[in-house]
Amino acid sequence: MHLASGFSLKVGARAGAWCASLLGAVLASVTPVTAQPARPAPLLTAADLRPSTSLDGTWNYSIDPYRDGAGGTGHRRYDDVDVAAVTAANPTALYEYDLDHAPVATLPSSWLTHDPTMRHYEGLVWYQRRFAAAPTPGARQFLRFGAVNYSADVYLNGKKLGHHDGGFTPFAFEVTGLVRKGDNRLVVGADSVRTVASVPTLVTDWDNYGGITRSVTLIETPATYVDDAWVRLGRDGRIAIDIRLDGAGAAGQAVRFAVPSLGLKLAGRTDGTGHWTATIAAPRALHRWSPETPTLYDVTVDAGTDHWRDRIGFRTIEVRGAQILLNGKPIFLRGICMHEEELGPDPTRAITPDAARALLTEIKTGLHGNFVRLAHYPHGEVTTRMADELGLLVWSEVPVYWQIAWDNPETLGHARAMLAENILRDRNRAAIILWSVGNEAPISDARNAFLGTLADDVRRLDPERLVTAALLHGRQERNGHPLMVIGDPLVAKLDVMAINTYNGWYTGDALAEVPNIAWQVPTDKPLIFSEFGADSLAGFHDTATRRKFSEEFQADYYRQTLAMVAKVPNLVGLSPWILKDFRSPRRQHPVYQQGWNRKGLISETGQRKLAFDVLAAWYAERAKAP
Ligand code: GCB
Repeated sequence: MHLASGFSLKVGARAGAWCASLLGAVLASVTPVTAQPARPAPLLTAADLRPSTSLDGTWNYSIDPYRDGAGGTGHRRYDDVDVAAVTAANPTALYEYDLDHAPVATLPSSWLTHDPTMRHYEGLVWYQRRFAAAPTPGARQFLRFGAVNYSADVYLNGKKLGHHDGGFTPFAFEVTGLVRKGDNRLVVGADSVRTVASVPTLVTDWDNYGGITRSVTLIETPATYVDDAWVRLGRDGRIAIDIRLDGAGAAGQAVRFAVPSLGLKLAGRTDGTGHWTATIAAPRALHRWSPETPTLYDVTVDAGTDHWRDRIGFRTIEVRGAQILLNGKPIFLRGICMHEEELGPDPTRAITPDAARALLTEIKTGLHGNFVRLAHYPHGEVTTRMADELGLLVWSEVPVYWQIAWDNPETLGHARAMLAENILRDRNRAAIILWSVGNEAPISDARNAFLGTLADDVRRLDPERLVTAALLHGRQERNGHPLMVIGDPLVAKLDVMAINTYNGWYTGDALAEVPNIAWQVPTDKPLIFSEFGADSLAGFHDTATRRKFSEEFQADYYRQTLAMVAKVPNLVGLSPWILKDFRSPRRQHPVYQQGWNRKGLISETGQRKLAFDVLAAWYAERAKAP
């Protein structure tokens, strides 16, 4: 790994300024892979709105640093065994674990906060939850996990259900016939360790919150059920519907679609594969979703005895020349980035609706924003639903971050699976307008091909939204002033260019010089500054020298960068780095950082820094512009 620091990453990118003539040559090496991305099965779209038994709450856990809990009797944590009863009945029996009596944690939550000794634990942790069930005869049951970071092996009543890689997307296993009437034992081996083949790989600039970080549910459906339903307003003004049933009765099944409050009803029948697609003119009474009017409708699909529902907003998003059009009108994205980390002194990535509301309200109301970049991985559905409800446009991203194993087909497989899981989970969220395929990945043929494949996947899975990626820029001099050059061949694959830029923070540029920085923008496409920012420790003031890490420096940095922004061609949005200070093991300055990346406009506990008001005032003004 050459990414010893973000600084070396950025300077490296700068030194490698690409010349325009190279662009064509590199472009030719972007070879698309044509196979379809894997489709998760079961998918259970809008699972969070289905009637279910929540398995959130208390779980027992047991660490396993040597990973022998998957080994022999006496160690095997997932065996369906009452250790206390067996050892009481048989004095010669030997068990070196007893999950029924192991320490207890409340999930969802990362184990980093289970107890102080777990703070820096990386490895395997076994979790067990006993639960009572009463499966309906003839029905189907599924166990669904919102996310387990990084990988999960799941066992029910001693039987392995499967494995999942990737810490930020949902997965489900069918447990029909395996879930017992009465007591059940669910065991999850959650492993936070990533390899060079993982996505992301070993080094990131955020904490690796290992564990079961999103809700676990037991869902019951009829024998044939709606596994996927995708409902959206097309650019042609028609509502398009895609339904997929699963089960013995999926083919040739009658299906009814409705938006009751609009009086909209449509009936049809699935084809031989259980698939039904239809379009219908959007009724005149339809209120389009927008940040100003985030109208959501109850939408239902009935198929056989299954009843599926979701809350859906209808809007269009498209690019015309260098503009982004929301509902046909140009929009400027007044945004900010955010990690999945709740406010508070010791976050554990437990995002409740209240936690999501608190963060997003700071953006919407505090900053006068209309946009959030959910960095650098898919955030939970709690957050994307809250964005729908509050009216914040969303950039959604997969953790293809910095340097990963571009040449490794397994790594590409992981990334494509995550992208598909993310898009298929959230295609019904009006708030989401941009799917990002990666962040700050240094240019190489292998990287171009990898990201190009992901961009193609987005277009297959969701041609209605825009594709982007957060890119680096090159640097030259022109007329004695710095010139930033966008020369990434991936731009050809994107609808919207996005650039992370840190002049004045990671470079030695005087802040007074920042407004003089010019930008060379290669094509007639919209551009977003997906990151810029500077650290400051809340409460640390230095009005005399305004040095780095002071609130004054950060506020000046914002003032000068915003002065530059006004002159950048094609710029249609900003998502500075970042709303809140967040944990990062790479940030160990003992006075200013203490394990936190301090580029937040608010501290970890929500204290607003001076720069918050600078951006809020700029956005308030920008909101008035046509
Ligand atoms: C970046 C990365 C982000 C880092 C940030 C920083 O460019 O995309 O993940 O946290 O810079 O603070 O250096």
